[in-house]
Amino acid sequence: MYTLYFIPSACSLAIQVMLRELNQAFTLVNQQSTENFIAVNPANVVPALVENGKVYTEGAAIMLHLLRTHPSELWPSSVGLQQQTIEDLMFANASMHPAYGRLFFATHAIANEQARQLFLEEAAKQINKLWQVVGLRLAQRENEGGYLGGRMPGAADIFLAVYARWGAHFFVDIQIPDNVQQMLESVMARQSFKAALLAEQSST
Ligand SMILES: N[C@@H](CCC(=O)N[C@@H](CS)C(=O)NCC(=O)O)C(=O)O
Repeated sequence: MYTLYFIPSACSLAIQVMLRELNQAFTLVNQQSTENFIAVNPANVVPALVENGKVYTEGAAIMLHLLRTHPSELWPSSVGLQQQTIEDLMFANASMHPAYGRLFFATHAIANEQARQLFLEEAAKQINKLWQVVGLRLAQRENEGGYLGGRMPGAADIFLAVYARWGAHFFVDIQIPDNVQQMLESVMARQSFKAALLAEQSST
């Protein structure tokens, strides 16, 4: 049984969706109402996943741990496809996540409204370039099922769907190619995603 520390709508949402896709039991704990969360994760960020007293941190590493611990078609057997899965996951977690992170950072850190808006627009341009890359990757695999993960949404697809929701918080022009939009909507329409959002609300 896992315990997942989360912040509503944050990247921890992707871990909860994956736990559901893999039919794993878990309890949710809101980080914002956890005293001394720093004792769980000294970096003071979610996700943190606890199992039998062991704490797992770093979203991409947690995803890999889950994929390898609970066999499913989301963790392919061939080394080549495993590498592709890891590459997609790292692209999401190490490129797209920080690109969206700049929007949140600027909103809090830049007091001057005009300077802030300029920064946000530059950050959005970088995000748009990254969405183009996702579009290319999906187009290259268009006969494989519609997700980066193939017929099922993989860790990268789920992370990307979570990040895409963040764009609505900012007055910037985020452009997502049609094939990516379709993939994101399919992920968000899944029972796992809808149930995860509801569970966050009732655990707040
Ligand atoms: N490198 C970490 C970054 C995690 C991260 O930035 N989490 C954000 C939510 S998406 C967070 O907890 N923010 C709260 C804060 O910075 O206070 C990971 O990939 O797990």
